[in-house]
Amino acid sequence: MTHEIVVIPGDGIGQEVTPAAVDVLRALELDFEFVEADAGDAVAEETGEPLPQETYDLAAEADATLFGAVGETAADVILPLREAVGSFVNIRPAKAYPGVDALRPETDLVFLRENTEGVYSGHEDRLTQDVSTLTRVVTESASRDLAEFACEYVSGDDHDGFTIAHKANVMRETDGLFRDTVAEVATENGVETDEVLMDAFATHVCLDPAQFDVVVCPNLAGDVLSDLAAGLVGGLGLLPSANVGRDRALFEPVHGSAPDIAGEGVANPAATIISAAMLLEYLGYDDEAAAVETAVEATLEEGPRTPDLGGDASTEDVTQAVIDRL
Ligand code: GGG
Repeated sequence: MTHEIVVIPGDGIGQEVTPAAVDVLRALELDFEFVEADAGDAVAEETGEPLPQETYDLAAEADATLFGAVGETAADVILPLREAVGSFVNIRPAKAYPGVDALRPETDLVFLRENTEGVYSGHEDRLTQDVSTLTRVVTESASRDLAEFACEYVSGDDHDGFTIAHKANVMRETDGLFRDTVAEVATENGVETDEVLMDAFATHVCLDPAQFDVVVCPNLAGDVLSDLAAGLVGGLGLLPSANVGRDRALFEPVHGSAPDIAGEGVANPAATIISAAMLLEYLGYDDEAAAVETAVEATLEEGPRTPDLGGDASTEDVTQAVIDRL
């Protein structure tokens, strides 16, 4: 059966790391049909439309989507694309790799980030010259969807429950509802949880990341805390992610468009290639997913490496090294 994979490189280094990941997928010679689509700042400049309807429709219909990066138009591109695939959870693993200079080499975490609401609700207003507002939306249903996924996630592997990161001591209604719902679903499913205030988590994870395993958190917290964890493992070039829905999913590196290095051909493709490995696993190609991950790990350990990891290799060199190891 042919799988249709929609590929949306987007902006900046997305134009470099996404083709790299597609080259790795092509090297596996699976029955994939790649369909390229546009989105992002450059398309917005050309057409006035950051996310063409055709791109949205393609993602909404595809077996899986591989996304690169977006710059200033993030709210108009990645949030609707997550909606297009019906994603309610963003899975963001953050782990240190052998051979990579990491602040905390013992880090091995997975963030399960709520993916539809919170402060990313889009309800923002400019009331006066002086005052702007944002409505933070938290629903029991979205918190429940996330929690049910988290329960299934920790039961499928060697995890001892999960940690709920929140700020319910200040955002009593919204994070109170989030925390209580997630904890309730965990109890219903016989899953152990502990909880931590998200600001305290930021300190604890820097001092002793090994005390955490799976962390369930609201939308913005998941975005910020996973970037923080990237700093512990060697940088944003290493963090993949999966936006999972009931029938579809979209895979993307956690990093953005990195305009400072875009066009130089030196962006680290590892995060996008590991995102492609997550795509393979999602489609049921477990052996191929493991092979890609092993090839990336060996490349990170033995080189070549891009400048963000202290090397002088290009995106193409690293991609070819991964393909050669496959
Ligand atoms: N590939 C990730 C990307 O382009 N990220 C830009 C960004 O701002 N993302 C916000 C988010 O992940 O919610």
